[in-house]
Amino acid sequence: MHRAARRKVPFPVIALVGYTNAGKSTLFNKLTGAEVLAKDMLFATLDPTMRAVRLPTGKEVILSDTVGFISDLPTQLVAAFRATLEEVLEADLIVHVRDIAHPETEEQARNVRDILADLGVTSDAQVMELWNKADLLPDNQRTALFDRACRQEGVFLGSAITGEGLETFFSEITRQLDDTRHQEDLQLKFSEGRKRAWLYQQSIVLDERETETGYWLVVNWTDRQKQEFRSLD
Ligand SMILES: Nc1nc2c(ncn2[C@@H]2O[C@H](COP(=O)(O)OP(=O)(O)OP(=O)(O)O)[C@@H](O)[C@H]2O)c(=O)[nH]1
Ligand SMILES: [Mg+2]
Repeated sequence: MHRAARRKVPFPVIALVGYTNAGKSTLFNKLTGAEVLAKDMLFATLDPTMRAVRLPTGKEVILSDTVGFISDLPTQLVAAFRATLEEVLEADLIVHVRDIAHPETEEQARNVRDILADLGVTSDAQVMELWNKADLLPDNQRTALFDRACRQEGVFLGSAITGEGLETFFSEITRQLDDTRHQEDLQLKFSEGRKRAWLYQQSIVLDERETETGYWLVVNWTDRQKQEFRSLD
């Protein structure tokens, strides 16, 4: 029910993941506190950790705040987390929030990546890193980390408390979600005319051939469009 309801939603899902205390909920609250969208009514009762928000860029997304990871997570606990973290697997974009001021930040990050891999997040999933708590860094370290973040694709230095660095971060998220398209082959039966019409409506059909049983199509779409397509009956 939950999944089915969400799949109908026409905007992308961003899952915030990270080590405990990294600042996920702070970022979540900063974004959701400012404005509550009407679409929220749908989710509030289903899951309080999922909210429809409008990013500062104007992009509407569903933000999902997940439970923090800890090191040496027992296998049984990983299993228990699985249900909650299904949202992570279904997300269009995963944001790995890191406490970059923590002395063990690298270890924590490795831990989070391992757990994500355990959960089945494949290496082709879109993952961005927000190096959070930049405001706690001494100036020289902040500059060094800023330079490092700039050199790495999908990595941003910022602060969920002061808001510094977040503008760039959200612009990049928006660009990613809007732009990422990939090509795929599809087979449709003659009876699936509605689905075919939807593809044309979206202007994402690159090629089409009629087969004995239906249509063979090549589409170029975003993950969001793919998700929406799958929710069509
Ligand atoms: N100085 C500073 N503190 C921050 C920042 N972001 C979060 N915090 C603080 O870090 C602590 C943990 O923040 P949360 O947002 O609860 O962290 P979380 O990732 O949701 O933690 P879990 O839910 O346990 O996984 C709180 O005391 C926050 O106020 C930041 O950018 N700068
Ligand atoms: Mg939290």
